[in-house]
Amino acid sequence: MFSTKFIEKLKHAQKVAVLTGAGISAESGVPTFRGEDGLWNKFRPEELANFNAFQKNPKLVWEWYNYRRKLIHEVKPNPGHFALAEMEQMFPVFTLITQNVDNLHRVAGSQIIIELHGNIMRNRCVDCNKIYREIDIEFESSVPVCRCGGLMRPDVVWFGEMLPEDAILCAFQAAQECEVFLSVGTSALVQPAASLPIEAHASGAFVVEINVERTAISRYIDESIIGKSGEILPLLINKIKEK
Ligand code: BV8
Ligand code: ZN
Repeated sequence: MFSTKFIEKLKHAQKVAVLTGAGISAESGVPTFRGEDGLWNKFRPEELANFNAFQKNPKLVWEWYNYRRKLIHEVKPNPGHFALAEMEQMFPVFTLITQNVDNLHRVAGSQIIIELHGNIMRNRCVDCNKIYREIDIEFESSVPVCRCGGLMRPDVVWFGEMLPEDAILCAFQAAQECEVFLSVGTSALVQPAASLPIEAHASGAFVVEINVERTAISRYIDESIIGKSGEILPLLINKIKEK
């Protein structure tokens, strides 16, 4: 399953970076965005994950995020999340970069996580930018309101919005400096996150994708391992530990 070259690179790597997408949470029961049971199938991104949609119909957008939040409260991290939390302790420099907003890497024990697209458990006031944890807001009406009177929104990055500056800078730096880059469970369609594996490859890293199918970047990287991340990542850890 794993090439000798990949395992050798990983065994000797000082700096490893990993990009995850919705696929790593699929085995926890969180629908992906573009799969057959994808979240986007019921709604289209343009309708929901953008600020105009929120301004036009904050109630609908909140209904969708509350539906996703409730779902996320009911699921647990899977062996793929736990494997990445363990990998963090196996390399001198390990950078976990996620597009996911589901908080499952944190629940699984990963300490350092670059959240490119925010976190669905956090809320932000559109007027004063005050951050509220999920438990700090009540939904008297269907749209929570800040103490300043401004509407609150989920603290996630919507389409057309800039990613947090520090997050994207750190992510690109990790991609440029790592010796091995793993792209796990992402269709590699959403920019600028999808450029990270390409950037890593251009900077000389050995880039490996773990996905149940080939993706938009498969032909540009070193290796595509077809399989479920919840099964592959624990096997990868065992392989690295083998003397
Ligand atoms: C920005 C948070 C610019 C919200 C999300 C035309 C060309 C290129 C780019 C653009 C374009 N038009 C617009 C853009 C920019 C746009 C973009 O990339 N659009 C794409 C769709 C074309 N990007 C943006 O708007 C970004 N901002 O560019 O700002 C700018 C510049 C100047 C000034 C102002 C602005 C912001 C993007 C962030 C959007 N927010 N999420 C929320 O979650 O509600 S994106 C959303 O997609 C999620 O974060 C998700 O993580 C992300 C990526 O999707 P994936 O994670 O890959 O999930 P997906 O379902 O697609 O794939 C799952 C994969 O897992 C599949 O491959 C499947 O095979 C695999 N899988 C399934 N099961 C398993 C598995 N793999 C392993 N094991 C399994 N068990
Ligand atoms: Zn406010």
